[in-house]
Amino acid sequence: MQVKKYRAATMAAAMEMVKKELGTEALIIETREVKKKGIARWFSAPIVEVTAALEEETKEIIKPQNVAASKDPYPSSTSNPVSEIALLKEMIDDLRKETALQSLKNDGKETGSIEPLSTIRSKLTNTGMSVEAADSILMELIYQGVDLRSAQSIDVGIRQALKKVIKVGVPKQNKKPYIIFLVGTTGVGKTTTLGKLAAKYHLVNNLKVGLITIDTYRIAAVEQLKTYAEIINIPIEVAFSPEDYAKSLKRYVDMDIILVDTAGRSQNNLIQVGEIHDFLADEKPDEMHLVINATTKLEDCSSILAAFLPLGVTHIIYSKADETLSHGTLLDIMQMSNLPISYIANGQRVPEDLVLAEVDNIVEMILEG
Ligand SMILES: Nc1nc2c(ncn2[C@@H]2O[C@H](COP(=O)(O)OP(=O)(O)O)[C@@H](O)[C@H]2O)c(=O)[nH]1
Ligand SMILES: [Mg+2]
Repeated sequence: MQVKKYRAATMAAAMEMVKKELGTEALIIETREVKKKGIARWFSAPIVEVTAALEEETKEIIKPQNVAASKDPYPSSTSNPVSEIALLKEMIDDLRKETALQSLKNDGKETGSIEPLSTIRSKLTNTGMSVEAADSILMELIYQGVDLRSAQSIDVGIRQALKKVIKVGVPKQNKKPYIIFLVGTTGVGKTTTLGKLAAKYHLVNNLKVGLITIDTYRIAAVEQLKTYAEIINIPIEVAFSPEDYAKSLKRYVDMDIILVDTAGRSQNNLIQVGEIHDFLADEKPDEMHLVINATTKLEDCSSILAAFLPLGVTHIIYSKADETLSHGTLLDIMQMSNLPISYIANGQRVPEDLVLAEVDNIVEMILEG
């Protein structure tokens, strides 16, 4: 009886490996998901493990006399050395992660750390990030074999772990007109940020920019965007319905960029979020940025994401970064949404207070405030 374990990203892929190596006669003894718990899933994909057996006469493995002279060292073997090495690597990897988790549970006692892991964890959670996020970083430190006896190594290790999970950037604008929506809850700075973006695209990048606002609930909201349009000297359209919006898009066919402002919606009011959805029926925007205020509590971040992500959000704009010194929630926002940060708004001045998100800056913000 030959018993083997196969690991792959999906059940289908694992079964395919079984079929390939053991044939269709193989017996499946056990299937299980190798669960990377909470924090471990940050740095690795889930894995399915299939244990299969094959009853057969022992096949003699003919080992060549001179391995160097042979391109295929195990020509008659059913096992594939490459996949076995990969499997071995994976097992070692799992073992290291398991050790890291164990270390975390023991508060790093056996690592010889200069301070208990709980102290490092507290420093991380003081930035505003969740315990789960902090633990993922600690685990990565142990996993990477960072020397926990050196404060400098810990600092470098934390920075590297952060860099690994922070995603930033906006795509290249590959079509004309390129439609960008800004969505988010009330008062987070959507209209202000839209004004900043319009100025950047028109005045700095010299592009033809048209504004559309579908935020028609308050006169003041329309007036605010009109003021920006006048100062920057670009056209603005007010769309009261999806039909109006479609007409505005037609009038803007020659634009390079169309920036669309939306009404601030409460994450608790899904019907209102759904209204934005009606405007997306005909033409999906090329980018949709969800603006999240830096002072938003962690619990609220998750309900905001749950409410807005289904609209097709592509990026996160982190606004009012100037109003707080703790930016650790950014890490949780990135982890929960799996979306890149596009811009950071750090003040009320239009257009100055907007910067393109960069990994190093975000690491600095999270750690230094
Ligand atoms: N401190 C600070 N205030 C901001 C920022 N962005 C916008 N604001 C202010 O927040 C308020 C609401 O902004 P607004 O753009 O109308 O939010 P909207 O309801 O999402 O469109 C205004 O007083 C803005 O000046 C920012 O990055 N930092
Ligand atoms: Mg607004």
